[in-house]
Amino acid sequence: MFSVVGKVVAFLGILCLVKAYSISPFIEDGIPERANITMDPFVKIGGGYYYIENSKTVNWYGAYHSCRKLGSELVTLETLVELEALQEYNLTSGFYWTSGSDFAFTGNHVWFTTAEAISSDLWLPNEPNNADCNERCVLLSIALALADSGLNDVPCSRNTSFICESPTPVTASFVIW
Ligand SMILES: [Ca+2]
Ligand SMILES: [Ca+2]
Repeated sequence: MFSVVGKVVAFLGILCLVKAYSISPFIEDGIPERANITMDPFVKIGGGYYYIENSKTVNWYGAYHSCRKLGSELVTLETLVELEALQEYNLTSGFYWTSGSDFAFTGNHVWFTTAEAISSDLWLPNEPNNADCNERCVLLSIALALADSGLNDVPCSRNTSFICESPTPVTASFVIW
C-alpha cells in the first residue's frame, strides 16, 4: 500500500514541477466516511476492520487458512478496548478463534501474527489453564456481558467460528490548485 502511495505522490510531484500546479497530499489511516468505500467482507468495528465468520466452524489451522485467503490474519486483540468493541458489535454470544497460541513455548501465549504477549486482562477467570496439557490455541468467548467475555486456551482441533482482522487501510487524497 505504501509503495503505491509513494509512486502516486512521486508522479504528482513530477506533474507539479512540469505544469507548475501546487499539490498537497494528505495520507490518513482508515477510510473516511465521505469516501463511501466498503471493505466487504470486512466491517469497521471500533478502530479496526473485521470479518466475523458465524456460519461455518473449523479448527484453528482451518481458521488461519481462511483468513489468509482473505488477505487478513486471525484477530489479534491488542487491548481490552478492542475486545469491548467486538463484544458490543456481536449481539449474540459465541466462540471464535483468535491468532493467539503458545506454539513456540508452552505457557507463553502470544499473538501468532505479531509475537506480542497476550495482555493478562483479556483472559477469562482461571485461564489459561492448559487443561489435560492439550490447550495450545486461544479462543475468544463472547458473552452477552463484557464481564463474561474473554480468552480461553483450548485444543487447536476444536471446530469453531473465527474472526479475521484486516490490516488498516490507508487513504491518500490530494488537493490540486
Ligand atoms: Ca487487533
Ligand atoms: Ca483453558
